Amino acid sequence: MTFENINVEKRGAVALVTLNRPKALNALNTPMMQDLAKAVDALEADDGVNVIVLTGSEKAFAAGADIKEMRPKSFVGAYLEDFITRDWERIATCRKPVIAAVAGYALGGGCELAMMCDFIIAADNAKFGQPELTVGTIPGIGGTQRLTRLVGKSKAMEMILTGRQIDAVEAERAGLVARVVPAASLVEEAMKTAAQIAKLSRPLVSLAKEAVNAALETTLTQGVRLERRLFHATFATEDQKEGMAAFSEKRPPAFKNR
Ligand code: DAK
Repeated sequence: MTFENINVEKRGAVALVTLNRPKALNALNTPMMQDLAKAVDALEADDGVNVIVLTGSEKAFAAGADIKEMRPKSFVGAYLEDFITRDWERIATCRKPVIAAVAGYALGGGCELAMMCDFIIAADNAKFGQPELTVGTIPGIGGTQRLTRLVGKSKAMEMILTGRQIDAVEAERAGLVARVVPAASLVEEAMKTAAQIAKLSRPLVSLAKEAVNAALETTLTQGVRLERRLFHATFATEDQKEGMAAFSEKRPPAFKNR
């Protein structure tokens, strides 16, 4: 798969997608997000791929939506084209797990893109922020909603109203990132984590992902009910039989994604 603004590489059952507009610190523009959406379409349809890792460069995961692209937009133009909606949120609808491996700046749309992934592994040089107010707009790719759900109202409000950047340690403490690793081993660590998930049963991983995501969108009672039904559904799979047989027989499971 060849694209102008991203690189896609398959390593076993893990696909590594690298944002590649280094001169603009990976600022997200429409062509790049179209590339990303097409890549996700293809990787989701690819039976050989179980997990996706999304990364940027050591200096920037992404320094925001492209301010130069946005600058001339009018309200009517942005509204009529439904700016941001098409392609920009494709990562959030991917049914396979997506891990964000974030080094350097993850600002504005960059932070929002990382938050659309299932979890974030951060390099120790990562910086997260929502500086949109400082450039005359507000977060528009889900930042006010996802950041608030992840770190709570107080920290989200402070970050969004002041534009203050937080480092990887603070981001981990706040629950925005799952784990912090040395910048030099970021991609390796993310790929290792992805490979661990890729060995599991794909349908069961997707069911678990669906259940966790429901926690952010439903009441506790509805979420637990959905979880219970999905849990019941796992007993209809061959992989449940295999996983539990392997445990009893003291051998590693051989999941078949069935
Ligand atoms: N857009 C376009 N170009 C960018 C960019 C960005 N977000 N960030 C960096 N660049 C470009 C710079 O312009 C520069 O290009 P040249 O001028 O050399 O051509 C190049 O990348 C290197 O940047 P710097 O020279 O500034 O590098 P430094 O190391 O000095 O500084 C920095 C790095 C990340 C601190 C700085 O570049 C910076 O502050 N960047 C902007 C960060 C930012 O404000 N990001 C948030 C963008 S706003 C909405 C939809 C979307 C959004 C809002 C609403 N609606 C639908 C309503 C989202 C908005 C955003 O994400």
